[in-house]
Amino acid sequence: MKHSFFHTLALSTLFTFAGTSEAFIVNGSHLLPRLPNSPNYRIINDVNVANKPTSTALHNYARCQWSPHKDGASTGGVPTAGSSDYASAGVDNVEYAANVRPELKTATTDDHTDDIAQLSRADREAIYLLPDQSNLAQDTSIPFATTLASRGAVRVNDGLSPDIACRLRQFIDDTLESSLEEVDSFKVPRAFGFANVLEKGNRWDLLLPLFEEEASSPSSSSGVMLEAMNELLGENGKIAPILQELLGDNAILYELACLISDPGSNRQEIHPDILFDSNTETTVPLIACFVSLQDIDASMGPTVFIPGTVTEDHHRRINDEKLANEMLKHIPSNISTLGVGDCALYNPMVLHAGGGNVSNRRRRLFYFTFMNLDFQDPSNDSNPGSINPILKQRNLTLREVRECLAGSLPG
Ligand SMILES: O=C(O)CCC(=O)C(=O)O
Repeated sequence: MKHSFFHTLALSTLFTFAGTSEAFIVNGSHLLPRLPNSPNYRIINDVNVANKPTSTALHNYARCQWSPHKDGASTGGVPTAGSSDYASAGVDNVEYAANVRPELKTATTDDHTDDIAQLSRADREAIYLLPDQSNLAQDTSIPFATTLASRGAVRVNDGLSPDIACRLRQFIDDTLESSLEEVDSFKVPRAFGFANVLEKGNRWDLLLPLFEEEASSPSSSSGVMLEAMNELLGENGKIAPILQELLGDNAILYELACLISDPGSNRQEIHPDILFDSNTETTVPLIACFVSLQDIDASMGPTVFIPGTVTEDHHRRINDEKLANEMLKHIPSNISTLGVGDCALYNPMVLHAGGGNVSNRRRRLFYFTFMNLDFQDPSNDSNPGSINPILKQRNLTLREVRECLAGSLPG
């Protein structure tokens, strides 16, 4: 969702020189895999478990899910987060505490001051946030739209059925494979396959087709995308009424993608997706809806949201590490440990971050973002929004998307 300077270069170069320029794009996550700390690794896949020798696996690294692995043999050798094996597999205790053991916070900060100084800014942020962290919980006593407008984030359970979530998960895993292959082999410009996510190691922001025409290969079926969108935004969808109330039916589809973070992905620094805009103090400019495609527990690096931070002051502080750390020590945050099909909706101006995945499971957040028609499109070359450029050109409104969904239903 957030993009870097490199993306500006990549995008402009791609659009200018098409195929020849692609060799230039070396900042893609799959080209620069980040190896976990552990001595041996093994490919883990939700469906198949394949053992491959480390020396031959670099190219496959980005395509597969890896986990710290002690004995190089069976699934039984995979230490899980929280087990004593986990620490001995080379995962630093402080990082581990920051990710999955909030109760260790006091001991960690008192006993490991030097270690903390060695951490990345993102891991330091996590430690400061820990004391007040709780799960993002659904609260049905207050209308979802009210919570979203006042706090900047809200949880809605069971937005997507487990069956569609499972099929979408498979579609997304297949699309990741094919998009990596197409981009690697220069068949498709990177900007049509991926957005430029923060903390790229083992993490992708995969652009998704809504209709067949945006799918790069004719064989890739996006039918399940329409079914999923229909469950969320169609007649009985739980998400549509919230968007309609806060953004109106003319809201524009601004993003459609899936955030994928594999084992070994690092925590992101806390950030907003778009800059604070004082014109939006009384209105919500955009709403992003994350839909969990599997259960997400604390070890998988759930999103951290810091409610109530859609203000100029919070944005000013997060841009200065000293001010930010002081702020983070005193502000409650929520981690978005979601069940399969559960949704986290947020105002992209609220401060948040993806966590580090210290589990042995892939985390996938399917998402779409709609933008209030009256709000000036915040996309620019360095942050173009995570949407396939062909789909973006269609400028579809929420109403039109819902009409398309109704028309696409069988019978
Ligand atoms: O992975 C997540 O949970 C959030 C990711 C995110 O905020 C981003 O990539 O901008």
